[in-house]
Amino acid sequence: MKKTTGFPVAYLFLFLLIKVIAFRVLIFDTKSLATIAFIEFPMWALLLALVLIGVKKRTWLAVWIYNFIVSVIFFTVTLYIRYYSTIPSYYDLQQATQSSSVGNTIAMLANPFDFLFFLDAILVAIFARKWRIHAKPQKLKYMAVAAAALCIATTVYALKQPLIDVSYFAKENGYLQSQAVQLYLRSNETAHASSTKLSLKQLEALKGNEYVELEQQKGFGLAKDRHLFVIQVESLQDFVIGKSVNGQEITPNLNKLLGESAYFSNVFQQIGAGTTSDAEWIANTGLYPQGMIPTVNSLNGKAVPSLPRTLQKYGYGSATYHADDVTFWNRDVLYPVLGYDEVYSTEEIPNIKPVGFGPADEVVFDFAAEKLPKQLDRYDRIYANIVTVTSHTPFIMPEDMQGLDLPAEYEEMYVGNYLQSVHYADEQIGVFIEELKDQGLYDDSLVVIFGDHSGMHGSLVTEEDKALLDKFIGHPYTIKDQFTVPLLFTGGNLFHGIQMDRLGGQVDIMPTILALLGIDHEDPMMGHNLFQYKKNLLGMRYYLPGGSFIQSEQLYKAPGAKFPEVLYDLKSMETRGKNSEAKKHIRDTDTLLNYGDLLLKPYLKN
Ligand code: GP9
Ligand code: MN
Repeated sequence: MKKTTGFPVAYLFLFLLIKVIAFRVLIFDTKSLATIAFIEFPMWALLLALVLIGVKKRTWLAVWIYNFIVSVIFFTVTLYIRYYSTIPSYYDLQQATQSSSVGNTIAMLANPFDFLFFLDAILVAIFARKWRIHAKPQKLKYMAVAAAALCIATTVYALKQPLIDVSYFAKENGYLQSQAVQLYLRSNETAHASSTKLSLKQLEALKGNEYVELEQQKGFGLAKDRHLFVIQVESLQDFVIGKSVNGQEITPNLNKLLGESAYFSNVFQQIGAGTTSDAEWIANTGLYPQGMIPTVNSLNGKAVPSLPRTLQKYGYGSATYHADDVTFWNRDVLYPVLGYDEVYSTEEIPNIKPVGFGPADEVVFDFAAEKLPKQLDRYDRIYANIVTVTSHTPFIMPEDMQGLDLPAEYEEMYVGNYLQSVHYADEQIGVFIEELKDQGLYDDSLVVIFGDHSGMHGSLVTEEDKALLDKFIGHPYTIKDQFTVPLLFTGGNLFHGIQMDRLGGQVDIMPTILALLGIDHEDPMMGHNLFQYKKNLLGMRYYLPGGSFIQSEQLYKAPGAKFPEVLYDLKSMETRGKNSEAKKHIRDTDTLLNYGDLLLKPYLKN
């Protein structure tokens, strides 16, 4: 077809401007025209101008490719923030395609209007067949120079701003600027935190405690010489513990175990972008995760002082079990870094009864139970780390695995599916505990059970689900309900139904385990022995805007992409005015997060 009519490039910039406005409104809920005109739009416009100036042949095709890439970015970021409530960085998006289940989740998140981001790509494709691009190169060059000046000024300004929360930063300084700053920080040595080392005394002082020597701490050596079983349960939240629907307990096995456990009911998830793998990292190192990046994506391969390694020194052999491909979340890198003696994934675990990622939990527990006698031959003591996966979003299981008879209102609901899947996980934990008893190991073991992170979050929880959750819990579902995961320490004749509601974090799991086993880790950890210390301070990133904290009396949500800062009373979750204690905790949290980064740094790629 002969192309005769000229097509003013101004329209191309207009399409782009509309798309950028839609993006900002959707992502940040902001219509600030000044930010769009001077910060956000110039970046995207400059790139378009460069395409128009630089590509002499097949200009339409180049423009179309650029438009399409921008559409894909805006579309993906929109879905990502809908699920994770935070802005993704270029490196977060690499994980999105790793698994079919994650793919399904993404498909469930899209709404038809999101596809409007691709409208201009369609229009450009149509015009491209009829018109020639009509542009005055000189004008374009002037425009590019003006846009470049704005881009340089806003990026330089952004580089001088503190990057505490990525979403808030992107809202204030522009999405592309925020990516540029992150890239710069990642490649710049000095960017990772301050170099402030904290002594054990200082660390406890920040949390509000007086340091006590390990040997003098409560619970020290209580489980000395016992085998260790750590069961990390996918998406298990605390609010299901002890609860019933229609006279049926959701977690009857865990509930029964409480009678012979020390149960910490106020423990918060601390994972970042690496979700399950971050929980594995935290529980086995006592360190903070990287936060905005899955920790496993940046590991440099250096051996980290870990739970398996410290236990090794005391004659323990360690094994980890997880029913997924070992390359997911780079576990093929993570596990050698943590130093497990044996690693079992879908390569070894029989592929029977698959649900979601791989074989159902019962297959994994059976497999682990079968391994135990051989390991007992080989090692004095064993540490088995079992990561369940069946209760993973979207929580859909075959009917014969759905053990609860739920009221009609829960049918086909996300909450209903969730309750069914944690009920299933609980059942399999119960079977495994019986197996330990049958093998005569239970009385000689310390068994630790905890949830990796919330299952009920993000836009898959509809208004109807939210109403069901409120009714189920007996009060409006809060971020505290969302972030609290159960943590149980049990084993034969160890505890007699202790329940503690002091604040804990996942970072406290490893120090508490080692204290119970009477073992000193020697290397610094961020957490502490929960039996000893009453007060706590946890720095948050990713699932709460960076700089947020949870402290024994207060929960502070720092300003983020869409919302202003909020301070809550931790017990009642009522909002409070920002008081002097909160201001002190904000400063201490900064110190804590920086110290966390410092401890992490030797194990990360530059
Ligand atoms: C699969 C599983 C993923 O390996 O660990 O869980 P997620 O990180 O999506 O919670
Ligand atoms: Mn998980």
